[in-house]
Amino acid sequence: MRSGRNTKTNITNVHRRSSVLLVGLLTLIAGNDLLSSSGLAGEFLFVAHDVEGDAAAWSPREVVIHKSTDLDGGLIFVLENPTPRTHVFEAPGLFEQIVEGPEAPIAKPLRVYVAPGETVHIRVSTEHLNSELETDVSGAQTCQFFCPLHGDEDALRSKIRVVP
Ligand SMILES: [Cu+2]
Repeated sequence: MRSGRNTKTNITNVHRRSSVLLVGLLTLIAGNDLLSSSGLAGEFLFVAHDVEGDAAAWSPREVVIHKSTDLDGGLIFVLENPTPRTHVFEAPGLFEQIVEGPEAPIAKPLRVYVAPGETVHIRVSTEHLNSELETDVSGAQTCQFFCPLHGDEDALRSKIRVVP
């Protein structure tokens, strides 16, 4: 009687173990797909943090994107919000590239909501990067990013420099 129950338990365990393996395998495949679809896209991580006085800012405060090396295969921004409040990543002059099914990608001004504890991956339009931002004498372009919900004054704005 007792040994019979044990056998049953063992079978259940084996099933459970193979389900875990299967899920792990699927995750691995999905992860690889994600990697290959983004190719060797330049990836930049931004993290929201709360600032004294109910304000918020995104770090790093300054990011340099090198056109010659960072844009092959696209440009990905990873937006992380470890704070307890929702923050927005807004970068006037930059555009998010949205691909829906087989239709041609559309671009919309970069303004993304990131809920507490969430991480959002977005693809930034490199075409718009070239055409929408003004270029200074050195060939560099600059744009700012901030959270419009929690203050947009200069001190809270971070900067992206796009250099040749
Ligand atoms: Cu905010």
